[in-house]
Amino acid sequence: MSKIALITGATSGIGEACAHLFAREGYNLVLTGRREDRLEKLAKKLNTKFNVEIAVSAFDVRDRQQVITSLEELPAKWRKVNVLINNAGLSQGLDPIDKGSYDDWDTMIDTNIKGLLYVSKIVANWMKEHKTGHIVNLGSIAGKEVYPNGNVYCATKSAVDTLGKAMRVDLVQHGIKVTTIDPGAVETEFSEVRFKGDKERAKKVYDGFDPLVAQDIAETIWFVVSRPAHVNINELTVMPTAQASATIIVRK
Ligand code: NDP
Ligand code: 8X3
Repeated sequence: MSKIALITGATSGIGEACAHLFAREGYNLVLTGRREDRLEKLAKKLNTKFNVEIAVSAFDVRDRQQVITSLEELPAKWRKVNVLINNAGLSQGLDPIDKGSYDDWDTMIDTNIKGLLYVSKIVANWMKEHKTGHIVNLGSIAGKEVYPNGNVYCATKSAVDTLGKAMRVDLVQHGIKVTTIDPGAVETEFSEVRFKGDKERAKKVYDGFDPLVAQDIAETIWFVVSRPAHVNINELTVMPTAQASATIIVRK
């Protein structure tokens, strides 16, 4: 029987690239995100191209009850999740701590930390039933270093790193692997979301150097997931060649 990967935030960027790559490798997929139209379109495309089974489950990871209901109502066969990619996440705003928006803070904390926890609890319990599984969390270089005005986003990604360590400690007895991937700059919809639709400002983030693309991170995740059963990669930091740290990027 084919393996199953559940990907959060599959409507764009890294999550969407993972959906393509895992489908290519023969995985059946549970695709989640808020934009159901995008999920349906992607599911159709991948089903046609790779002949894999796909379940679409649209929900907002911030809404605990919606997460529980949406996942628990999936038909039983989809509970045999082998790989959970906790990818849904975002940054909102880039302001100093004294000027930050309460709403932006709530959105980042609720999505990047609480949303990840809601999904993980349910899927970890499914994985426990078949005593195997792999949880891959999307952290960030922002969780390892604090950059000016990054404050709350950096804190949420720091929390993702900590929760990854905690999951490893708590879930090792159930045969569940846990990996945190910490990318540097990846050109996706991320900056457009951070700057609330300001495409010009978003584009400038990637000016003058070759950023990572979503496929680079999907391939890294595939590498991690495809190691032999007795091998786990705890953490991986992946950067564009031109980026040495959160703040040092060499631009032409
Ligand atoms: P994108 O903006 O392209 O994708 C983000 C995904 O998260 C979308 O599919 C979006 O789906 C989903 N998402 C956001 N909020 C919610 C929510 N409340 N409920 C459900 N899904 C949600 O960005 P990336 O692909 O770049 O980001 C993916 C992950 O990688 C994030 O966790 C990000 O923090 C992390 N990351 C990104 C880096 C970068 O430079 N791009 C670097 C390091 C880490 P929808 O809007 O349809 O709900
Ligand atoms: C996204 C990378 O440096 O913009 O997590 O925070 S950064």
